[in-house]
Amino acid sequence: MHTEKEILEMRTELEECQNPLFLFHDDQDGLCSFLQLYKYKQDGTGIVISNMSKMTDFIVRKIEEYGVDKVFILDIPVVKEEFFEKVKVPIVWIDHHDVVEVGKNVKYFNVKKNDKKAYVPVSYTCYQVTEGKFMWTSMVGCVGDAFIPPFYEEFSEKYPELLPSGVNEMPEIVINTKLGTLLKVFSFVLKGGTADIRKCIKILTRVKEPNEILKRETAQGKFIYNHFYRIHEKFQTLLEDALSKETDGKILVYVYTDDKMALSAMLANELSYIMPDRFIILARLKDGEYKMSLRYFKKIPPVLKKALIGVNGRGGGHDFACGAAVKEEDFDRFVENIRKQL
Ligand SMILES: [Mn+2]
Repeated sequence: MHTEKEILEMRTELEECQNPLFLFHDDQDGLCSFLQLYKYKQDGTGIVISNMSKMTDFIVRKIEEYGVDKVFILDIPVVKEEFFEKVKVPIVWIDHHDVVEVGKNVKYFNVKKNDKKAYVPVSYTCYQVTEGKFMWTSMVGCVGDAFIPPFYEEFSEKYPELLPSGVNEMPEIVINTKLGTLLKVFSFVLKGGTADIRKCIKILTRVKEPNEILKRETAQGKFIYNHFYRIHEKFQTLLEDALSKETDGKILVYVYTDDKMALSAMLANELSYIMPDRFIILARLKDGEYKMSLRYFKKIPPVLKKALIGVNGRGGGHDFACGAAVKEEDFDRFVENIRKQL
């Protein structure tokens, strides 16, 4: 957890700018971090980042175009040196992945600097920075990263229909509560066509209460719900297909092809809740490469590291949830390398 001093520093950074640009990871934690800081500041622009290293020139153009005076990087683990060289305004980077070296024009905040083992999503840090003003948004971001924040009881009191009291464990929240539905909404808002995603994010900055979405109480909420619903249908079809695949009791490999939608992470989560003892490999074939989400109840990084030996690919992530990508021709060998270790 960040110290009070660090939280104050971040808040001051947010207060002392006119027109911030928020670059955020394309998952619930990234999105909810952005939404909190944006709502608190009531100004600025957000850009969702799927591949930071390919977006440098685009971002540099936007900084000039919008007259941005400070850049906030939220929940993004790696930023290339080139980015820091090209961006001429101050940069504030808030992350919770492994600690990295940063250039001089960067203020870098990472909970792991104080405690290597700390696991605190950026959405929780932003909750502290914004004085807890957007509790439900923070809750979605935290739970999206499988973290039950310290304020969950308070949340449950305020929103008992979203999180009934006494429910405070991960798979159950996702499978059995309205908060779990909201979690999917926030994930699916980031899936689909680019124009739709942008529109949804913009609309989300104007949504004040979760029931606007869940009960379709406002036009904004209805729009978000409809987008969610379209993708959810597709998700359900893939999930049922994946569940029908043979498994040998240890591993579930599911491969699908889709140009537009990367649903692997959510699908992998859902499958790991349904089959908690399996090693889940969700793979999407794109541009000659299998992009994967891996889930397991034991630590994945050492298994992944071994499985990548002699394979053209890369991967990494958290203990029980990793991402990986390997060349098409090496996929079978990679899967075999994992199977051998289980
Ligand atoms: Mn995160």
